Amino acid sequence: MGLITPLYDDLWNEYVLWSALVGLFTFGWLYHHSFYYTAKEGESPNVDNLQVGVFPKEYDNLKLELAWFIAPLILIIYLTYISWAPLDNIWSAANSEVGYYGDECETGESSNLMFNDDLGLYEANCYEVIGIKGYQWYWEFDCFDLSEDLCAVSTTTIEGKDQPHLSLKAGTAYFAVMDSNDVTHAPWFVSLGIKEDVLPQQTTTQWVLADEVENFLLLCTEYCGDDHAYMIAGVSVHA
Ligand SMILES: [Cu+2]
Repeated sequence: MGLITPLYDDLWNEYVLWSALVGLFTFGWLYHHSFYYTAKEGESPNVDNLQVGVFPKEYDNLKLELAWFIAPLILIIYLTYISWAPLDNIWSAANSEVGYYGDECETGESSNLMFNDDLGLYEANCYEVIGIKGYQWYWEFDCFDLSEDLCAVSTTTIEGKDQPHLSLKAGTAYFAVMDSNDVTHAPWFVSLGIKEDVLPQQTTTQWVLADEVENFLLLCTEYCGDDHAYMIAGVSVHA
């Protein structure tokens, strides 16, 4: 599940619902009007005597103009409001006051990643730091001084090719510190539903919440040249 908790599912459903309603209204309106205002058989195609470059002031409707402005504004403010907690959760910086994952773990201290039902988000006592670097066209992982159990790097065969492999421990919050050797890449932890750009000479970060025992792929989701599609790594989360 990773960062994609029930809170995000609710958010997704809400966005899909409003998109459908607005789409239905807009295209329904458009569809209706394009027939309603079509010139009838034998009728002049310009019954309103519209002139090019002249706005038909007599049709101005302030109430409609205001409604057209205020209704979408209210919807946008509402959608921004409900997105706030999930975005704050994804973008929270390490060691920040709003941090959900505590400080960096001391040696031997357990991250203890847990799902908080009330918040609908994950929380942890502390987090472990890992490194990710993008190259044309492969990934390099760095476990720094973490124990083998918490983080291990090896190689694995994916579609007949040797590719890097990252092993993580379930129940641990990881903070990935990332950059690129050359161009922009973006590691996508497919099963966790998270991705973030990596850039040359600039550090970016992302939370990697290893909550379940599972194996999945890490793909590049920022087009980076010829072998972009083969910039694959294996990730496994063990108990
Ligand atoms: Cu790439």
